[in-house]
Amino acid sequence: SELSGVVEYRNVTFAYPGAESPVLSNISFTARPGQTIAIIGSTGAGKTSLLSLLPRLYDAAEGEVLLDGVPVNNLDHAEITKRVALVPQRPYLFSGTIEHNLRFGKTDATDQELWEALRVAQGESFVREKSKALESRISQGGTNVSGGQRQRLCIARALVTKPRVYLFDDSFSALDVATDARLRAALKDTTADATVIIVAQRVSTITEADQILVLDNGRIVDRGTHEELLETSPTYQEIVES
Ligand code: DUT
Ligand code: MG
Repeated sequence: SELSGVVEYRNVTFAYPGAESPVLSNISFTARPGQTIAIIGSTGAGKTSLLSLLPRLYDAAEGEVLLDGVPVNNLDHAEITKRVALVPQRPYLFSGTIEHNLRFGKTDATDQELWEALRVAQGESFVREKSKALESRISQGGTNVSGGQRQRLCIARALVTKPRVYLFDDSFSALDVATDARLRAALKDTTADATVIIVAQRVSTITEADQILVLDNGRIVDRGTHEELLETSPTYQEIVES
């Protein structure tokens, strides 16, 4: 059956193991296929923590995170990663070739699929410019690629798995504004039927989102489109002006 990729957080409260107070309180939202939901908020607001609950890097103690109506706590890692790709805030590369790094989540991807993912992620030209292209080696820790190249390779890695749900954690911050814009335009086509949840620092990255959640101190304090929030949300206005 076709997996649709509906994400729902229902009254989710979460504290890190051993911590006294929660970093997320009473989080509720739904993200549907075809939608882009953006999460914005100051550093430490809980954006990364929020994303981490869907792929079960942590489990919420209260409330539920549902994937296509099923609590993720009832799904195993393989079932979740088949549908959900997380591009982490600190993208990591393995020592090995670019090809190994791109095939990590889907070992049977064709070369054509790898190049298509690189094209969308704006990584095609720098990989082509390397003398060994896909067979070029990434050194330990990925120190022989720049921060922006690393981000683009990790975005391409997520694209290769063709997930139903994309989680981008501040994935565009190391890119210059022009590359960011090109990448998001290409992503828009490729992810048109998918569910996209995107954490951003730059407001320009998310102005077109269907809904923006403004996170402050672990709570969703405001939600709406860019235009709506400009009128209704002092917290959002502060972020825009900062
Ligand atoms: N926190 C922990 N343990 C962790 C990770 C984070 O206690 O393993 C705390 C730090 C912070 C809160 O949780 O007070 C929220 O952190 P998170 O990383 O979710 O915040 P963010 O919104 O993603 O911040 P940034 O914009 O800096 O990425
Ligand atoms: Mg974060």
